[in-house]
Amino acid sequence: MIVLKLGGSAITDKDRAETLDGEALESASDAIATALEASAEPGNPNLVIVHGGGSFGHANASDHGVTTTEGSHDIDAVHDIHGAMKTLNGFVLSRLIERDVPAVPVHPFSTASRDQSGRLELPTGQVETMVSEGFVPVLHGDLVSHAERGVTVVSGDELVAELARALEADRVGLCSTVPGVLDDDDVVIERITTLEGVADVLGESESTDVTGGMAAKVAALLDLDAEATIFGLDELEAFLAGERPGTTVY
Ligand code: IP8
Repeated sequence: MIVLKLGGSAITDKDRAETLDGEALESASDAIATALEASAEPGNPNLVIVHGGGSFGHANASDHGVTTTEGSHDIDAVHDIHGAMKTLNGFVLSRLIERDVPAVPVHPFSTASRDQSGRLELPTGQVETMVSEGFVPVLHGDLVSHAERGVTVVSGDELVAELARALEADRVGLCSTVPGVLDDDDVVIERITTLEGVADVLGESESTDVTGGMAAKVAALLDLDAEATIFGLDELEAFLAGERPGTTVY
């Protein structure tokens, strides 16, 4: 079982509102389709995809003052933010389906929630059944209902962490715009075992990112039992073929 996150900045133009990076999304979809065709069991993909927001969702959330902890009860905010993420999800699904990847949508807003302490509750029974029936569920960063705060943002990274645990994933991959986590000299750090060792090189994201950039991603991955890999789009096919390009976080 592989849980794969397609980073929002890898598949959208992060600096232009609600704009897809069409070429990047096509190339990611090609890599996924090729890997599934080449796998030992093409009819049994054993793959769950989660995508982030990039230029969809983050600016909307920021405009409405909604983050993973700051909530809102404004119904327009809910539909604006969730709607942007559903639009992107539709684009991702259509590119995959065009390539015969049996992708199906799962909108976390309709299934997940947070309790008063902010703990995420993500039911995964439907995702498991989809996978065992040969589908590729495609989830996305989204809003979730949050006890006493209305709605808050759930990042794709949180979803990846929850799914990896619940589905006992063998491998977790984060496909990013960079070839891995880079040190001060822009060299890919091969392995990260603690946040302390790399906190100074994990800068904040330069574009609007309400869920915290690379530091939050690495923190979420360090929390997992499974080994996780951060790599660039060019390495997606290699990752899906079983290699460990980029940075391994464990
Ligand atoms: O890009 C963010 O998901 P992420 C989702 O995975 C929203 O952090 C609604 C901003």
